[in-house]
Amino acid sequence: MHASERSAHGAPYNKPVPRSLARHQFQRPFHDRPEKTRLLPLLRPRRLPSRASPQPSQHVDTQTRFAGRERHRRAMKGGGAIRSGGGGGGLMRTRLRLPVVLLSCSLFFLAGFLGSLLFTQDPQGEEDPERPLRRERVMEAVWPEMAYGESGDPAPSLIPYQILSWQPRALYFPQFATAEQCENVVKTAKARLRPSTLALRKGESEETTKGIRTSSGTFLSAEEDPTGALAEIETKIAKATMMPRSHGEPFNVLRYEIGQKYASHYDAFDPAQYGPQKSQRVASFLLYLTDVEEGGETMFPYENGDNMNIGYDYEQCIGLKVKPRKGDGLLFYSLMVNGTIDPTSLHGSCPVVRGEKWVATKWIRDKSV
Ligand SMILES: O=C(O)CCC(=O)C(=O)O
Repeated sequence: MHASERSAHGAPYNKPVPRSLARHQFQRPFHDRPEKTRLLPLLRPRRLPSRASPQPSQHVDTQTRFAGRERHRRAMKGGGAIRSGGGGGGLMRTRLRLPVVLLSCSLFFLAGFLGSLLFTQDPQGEEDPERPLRRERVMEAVWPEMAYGESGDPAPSLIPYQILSWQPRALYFPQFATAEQCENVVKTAKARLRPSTLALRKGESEETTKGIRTSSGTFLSAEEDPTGALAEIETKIAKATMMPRSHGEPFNVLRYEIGQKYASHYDAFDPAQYGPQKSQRVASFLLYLTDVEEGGETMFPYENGDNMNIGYDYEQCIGLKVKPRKGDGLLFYSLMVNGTIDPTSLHGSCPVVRGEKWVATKWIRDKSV
């Protein structure tokens, strides 16, 4: 058959309209049909005509089916049959509805996903390249309530920390204290500074240990601080370490000026060197009260067991170095879990190169002080 003999929707000219198509003219409107029948065309569009009415003769049915297939073939070739109007066009539209819906959903999903990526970028990280803030999703978490004991807290606390090392066990607490708290401690301690001293081993004297610790400092208990800052900091240290406030020595507030340092040493006292001890230092919490322009890092020369066999002179600034930043805390354990002194807890303060370093050390003991 020549192409010009066909109508726009592909049915041959001069042929009687197939009865199955004509029948559609007299069927009830779509919305009047029972619900089950209304759903069927969506699910099984091709079988509906033969189910909805008595079977016509074999000849007509074959013709209808042939015409349907022909329309389908033309539609697939871009023959323009995907339009409302004839029964064949309706079927095609129905068959294309699902892929179109799926495609639209995928596009919406993709757009939403890309949008959410854009909006969840953390602008904080770009504000200060020196000190990027990493905000965890946990900050937004909502926690369920939990029954708590007499001495417990009514709600969870957020004290962020980073493990700096397992040998020694060292943790860093960013922004542990506020700038105001730090400034108050410095103000309180400033008037009381004296040259720092050392606990002496058998056979040592002030003269023989000169130069090991060149900072100035003072001991300050929380009760001696009229601003209340030390009491707040002490409470937070107790929370972070789960070691009671009563186990802490008074704060040792230190000031290092340019060139001043503390050679590497242990905070725990080895009875073989220092004689019998009533109690032992378990851990040290350092709160940095100022930024330091250059130098003044707290160093751990033996971190991870490094440098233990190089004949280390206790002066060199090597190993893990923690840069002092105002308000940040550093906790490390002097004792291993079994109670013996951790050899990797050796530490000291590198000399300050530029600026001034202020730090408050709290030594925490295994017994109440
Ligand atoms: O100042 C420092 O960074 C270290 C202080 C220290 O080692 C100490 O107080 O025992």
